[in-house]
Amino acid sequence: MVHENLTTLREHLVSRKLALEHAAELIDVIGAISLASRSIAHKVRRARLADVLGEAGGDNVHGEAQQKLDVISNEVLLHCLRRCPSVGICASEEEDEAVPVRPLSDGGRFCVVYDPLDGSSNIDVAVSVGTIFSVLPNDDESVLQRGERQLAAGYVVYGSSVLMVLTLGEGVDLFVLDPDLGDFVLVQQGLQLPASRKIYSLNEAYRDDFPGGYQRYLDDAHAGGYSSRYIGSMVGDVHRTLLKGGVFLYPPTTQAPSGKLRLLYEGNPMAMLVEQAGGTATTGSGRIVEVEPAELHQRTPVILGSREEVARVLGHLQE
Ligand code: AHM
Ligand code: MG
Repeated sequence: MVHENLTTLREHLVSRKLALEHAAELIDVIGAISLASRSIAHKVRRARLADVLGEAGGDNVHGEAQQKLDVISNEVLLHCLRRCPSVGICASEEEDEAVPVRPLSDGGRFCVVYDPLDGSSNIDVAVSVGTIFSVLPNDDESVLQRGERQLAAGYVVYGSSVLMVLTLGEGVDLFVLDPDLGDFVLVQQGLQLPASRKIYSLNEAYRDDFPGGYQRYLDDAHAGGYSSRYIGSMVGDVHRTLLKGGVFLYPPTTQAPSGKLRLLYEGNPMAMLVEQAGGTATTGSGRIVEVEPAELHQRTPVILGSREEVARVLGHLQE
């Protein structure tokens, strides 16, 4: 029997006849990210065998110990994106500064911003990790743009299966890597978040350091028969939230008044996906994608997920 879903990522994007300027070039950029992520998936799976688990010996710009696989994943992405003729600038969690690739005048019309291996502290224990990416226009030769300007956003989960969730601003589609074909195959189109679900996902160990509104929301949830789910890998937690509903939060804490997650390559791409799937993504005081970034590695509080659940959190924040 012919597999019903035998449509590759590229075939699907081409068949969508995207109403976007330079759609073909954008599809090439997604193709480069797809190639890089298939290579990263292979390396993640073999990490223990190839002895590339553990710290690389340096810190990134955030002062966090870089894992060997953070460094390798970053190199793979940069290698694949550099060869893509329409990429103008790359920027990564693992690079201090944005990396110029080619000027706009040479066709570099896109900026690609990414977290090459999110949740990498989970690799040693074989828990889901992922790549998060965002594609922006390169009109002003700067990646410091509001998330509203994103042309595409997505993530790849390296978990029990490898999958890509992608939006080009016209809904959210889900692809799974078929290990036999070596390609991402479409499995679901037009993903929609459930409007509500009694699941919250946050690092509750920091509870006493959260602003009062978050603590009141948690009290409310405890009294209301909620489930708690937290992997500690944003890709894993957001993916579950997209499919099953509920709310994912990374609030401000006393030590980190803007939270931990980064606006450009964690907050914005996830926010675009969630909004495209009918959910809400806010900092607590406005849409994440409306924040004007001042620096590449800027942090933002994140509350995202089912519309009604995010509204419930916001209700407590505004009390
Ligand atoms: P990373 O990009 O250095 O991996 O950090 C981001 C990760 C997210 O995947 C996750 O949501 C968060 O850090 C977990 O942080 P914490 O351990 O404070 O709960
Ligand atoms: Mg990250």
